[in-house]
Amino acid sequence: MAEVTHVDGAHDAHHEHHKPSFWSKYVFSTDHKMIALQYMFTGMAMALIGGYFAYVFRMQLAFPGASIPFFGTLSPAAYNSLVTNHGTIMIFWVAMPVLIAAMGNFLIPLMIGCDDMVFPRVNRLSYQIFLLSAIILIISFFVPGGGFGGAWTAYPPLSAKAEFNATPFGAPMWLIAVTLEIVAFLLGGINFITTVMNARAKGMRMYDIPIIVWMIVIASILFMCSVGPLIAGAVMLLFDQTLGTGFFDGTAGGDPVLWQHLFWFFGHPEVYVVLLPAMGIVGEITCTFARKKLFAYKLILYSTIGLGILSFFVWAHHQFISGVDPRAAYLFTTTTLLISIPVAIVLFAYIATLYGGSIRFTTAMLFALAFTGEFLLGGVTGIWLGSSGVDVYLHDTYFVLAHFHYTFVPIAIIATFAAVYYWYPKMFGRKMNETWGKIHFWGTIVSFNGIFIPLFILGAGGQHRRIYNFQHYPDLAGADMQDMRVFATLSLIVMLAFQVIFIVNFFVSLKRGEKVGNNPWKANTLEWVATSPAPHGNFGATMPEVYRGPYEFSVEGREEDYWPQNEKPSES
Ligand code: HEM
Ligand SMILES: [Cu+2]
Repeated sequence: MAEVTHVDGAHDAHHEHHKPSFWSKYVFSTDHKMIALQYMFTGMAMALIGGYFAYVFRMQLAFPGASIPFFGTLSPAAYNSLVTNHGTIMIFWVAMPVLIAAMGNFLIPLMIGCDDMVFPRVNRLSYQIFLLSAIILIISFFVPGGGFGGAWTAYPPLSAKAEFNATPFGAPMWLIAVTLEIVAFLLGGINFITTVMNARAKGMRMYDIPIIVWMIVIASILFMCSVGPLIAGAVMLLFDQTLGTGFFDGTAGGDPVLWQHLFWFFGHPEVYVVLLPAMGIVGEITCTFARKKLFAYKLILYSTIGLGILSFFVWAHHQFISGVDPRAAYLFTTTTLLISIPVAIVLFAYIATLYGGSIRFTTAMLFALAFTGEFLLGGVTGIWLGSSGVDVYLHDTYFVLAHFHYTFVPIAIIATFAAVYYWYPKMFGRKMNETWGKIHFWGTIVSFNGIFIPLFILGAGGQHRRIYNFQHYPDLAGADMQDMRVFATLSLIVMLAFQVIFIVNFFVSLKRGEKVGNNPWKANTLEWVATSPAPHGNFGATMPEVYRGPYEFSVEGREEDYWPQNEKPSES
């Protein structure tokens, strides 16, 4: 049983006597909420860069060779660099910081009812290393030779030698940036796991922990366990690039496929590292706005743990055409198909939660529902690709690309929006405008499908990934295929335009949004006990105590349809 590790009230007394300066409040803060916001704003800024890159290369694909508004003409080398850095940024500098770092930092102490992370200065260091990594990556776009263009998977031999990739500075800088980013998240993960294990509010038992907190903890453990081989691989690759070693060089006795194993042993669990917090977000929001208890909490929890373990045994499904033994391919097909079971259990538990609920279609809820629906499409197409026979045909086509964007966009974009609309009141004390929120929702979801459904079709038609200009390939140059490329690109422009609504709504609501009390959505978890926004130390003099699980909605015999975790039984 966890003990609250501080004397109630002492924390606040200690902090009352000085007014923090701008620097100590916003830049060098150790408060978990400020670090969360730093991660969130950095992630959102990086999303603008990653989205801009997508705009530029999609314009090239729709209108090959034309001058692109707000960019100019795009060279083949720059195309490669933009695709590579779009993928890298979206995963390492958008999904990771927003879903794990911002959500974990903001929610864990508030939801488990403690005053901060157990290692606040490690937490601050984590963000600073993260920021440094982002700066190094951005500088790498401007060095001689330009930014790395060897794809986010960085397969050697292309990535290993400057004579192949023609980015003598961009390639090692990319590698150093990714490695530092990983260090930042290892530091963050230590904090998350330790805090949840040691600093929970009095009375909070294992099964009283909100599902999102579990998901972030499991994600942090997955990250820690999977990243070691990648770091080892990254060091070897850096030596190949800069010292002339041959770890991945076949002619020097090395093995380029070794990198693929090291990369995907990390890369597949990495997908779950960002998926789990997103599923946690959706679980919380689904319960609150369906006014229903989470269906099968324990089953979800144990399925997630099972999913985490299984995720270490599927990596070679990315390597079916790299010459793996067909018998091994069969094994990896089996594990891949198996892993869809726990994912499906969680999603269907969410759907079951909706059943019979009195659903409130807030903007946050719409995004949560959209996540469940759209992610299913990503998951189902994953089953096809996981079958080695099918993948031999579809490998590295736009079918794969559409598949993983149907997982990553729901994760990094749709679930993130759900979270922002839902927890914004706790972050800033006001609500975002719901009408504009719903316009933003519909514009985003419709255009998202408009981008990627055509790409499924193009991929099934044989369109390969990472190609600068399809007009060079007679089989892919037809007008019907080109029309679909144009449609996808126009849909992207529509999608980007709708994000302006979000950005304006976000910033205008900071000043003009409807002011809210502590618990605007009438939810049960502890973050809604704190004032909105929560002060330094979170709960003031009296820390909350927990008497029940997080999802006691619509309990029979109660007047209210919710039952906060900290409400004393006698009060009811
Ligand atoms: C919603 C707007 C987005 C659009 C229109 C888009 C479009 C694309 C396209 C067309 C490519 C492939 C280009 C090529 O192979 O030549 C690509 C690659 C990629 N995208 Fe996205 N994307 C979007 C958002 C995201 C998000 C949110 C993520 C992840 C969180 C992501 C992750 C990736 C990755 C990992 C690659 C592979 C890069 C590589 O091949 O090295 N994208 N994207
Ligand atoms: Cu995988």
